[in-house]
Amino acid sequence: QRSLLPPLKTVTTFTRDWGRRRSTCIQSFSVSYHKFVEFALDETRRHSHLNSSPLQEKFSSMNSKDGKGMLSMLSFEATKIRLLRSLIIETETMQVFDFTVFPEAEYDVPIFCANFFTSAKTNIVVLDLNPLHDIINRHEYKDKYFKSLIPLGLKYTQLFPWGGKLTSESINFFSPIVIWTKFTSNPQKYDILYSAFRDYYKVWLELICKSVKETDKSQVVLNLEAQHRYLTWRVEKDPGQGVLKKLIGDTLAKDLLRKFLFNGVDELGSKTFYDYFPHYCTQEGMLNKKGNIVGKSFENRPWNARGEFIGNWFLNW
Ligand code: BLA
Repeated sequence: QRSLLPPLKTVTTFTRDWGRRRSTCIQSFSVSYHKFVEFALDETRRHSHLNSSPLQEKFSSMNSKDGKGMLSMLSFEATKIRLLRSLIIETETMQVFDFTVFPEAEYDVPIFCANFFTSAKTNIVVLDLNPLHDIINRHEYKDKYFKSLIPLGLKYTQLFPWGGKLTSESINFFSPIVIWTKFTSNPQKYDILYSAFRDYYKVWLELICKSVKETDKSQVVLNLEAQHRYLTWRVEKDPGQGVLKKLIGDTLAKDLLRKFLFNGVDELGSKTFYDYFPHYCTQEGMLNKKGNIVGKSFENRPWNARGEFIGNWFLNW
């Protein structure tokens, strides 16, 4: 039986062998996301010193309830970076990579977000520099971070077609260069995804390196609130919640979500999900537990090749 945590060298061999293996064993799919996180850590270390996060002690690795799956967590802090954290889940039937980097509130740099779900049949991918502020109406913010990145986005969004309808509110958190895609498992696609991940991470590092500390207190407060709003959204609506609960049980899943993946949701602000997303509150004052309330929208990419928003929905920040 193959190890759940193969060393990097073996991973490469697995990936290269994939085509051959597929013909003999349909269930077998081999992508390992460990090299993704290794790349990101090495690249970050070229710019900054990474300190292990206090979260590392509690969140390092965990087996799934059935003993057949493994969750591997890493977390760090660095200058300008409040939290860099990674979760890799490996079971017999799926691989998940959830990698996010949260800047300190003194910087309005986007949040780096890689969210990949792989099963034998399908892949669900979100790769983006999630803007902190409204890029649809605030042109100066959009231009500051995304104007120069539109060609990079175009390169990859042509290779990865739009993944179809998604929870409508998510668009508020995505940038014009977001890669939102689904594809059937295929080694070439993983190579392109790895290349996209490296390119997106390198440009994100450049942005954070160049960013200048905000001194205007009111702006820092706005950045903080935007970070908190983001965490509040993801902790409540992360589509991976169901899978996590199945793997490790309700209590541990909740702990992992609030204390690790979306750490800061209980500390960075006191507003609730209803405060940020009042349209989710039903008449009875209960949180609507369905996946979304506005519905699923955006069958097609709502940005044109110039990175202009062409969606037909009025977004409410
Ligand atoms: C599906 N994950 C999705 C979808 C999106 C995201 C857009 C499509 C379904 C939908 O929108 O309803 C990801 N959404 C995001 C991200 C943001 C956002 C990154 O708003 C950021 C702002 N995903 C995980 C983990 C697992 C996981 C840890 O992060 C599993 C343990 C799985 N994601 C997962 C699965 C689906 C999914 C299984 C399909 C679920 C479905 O279609 O209902």
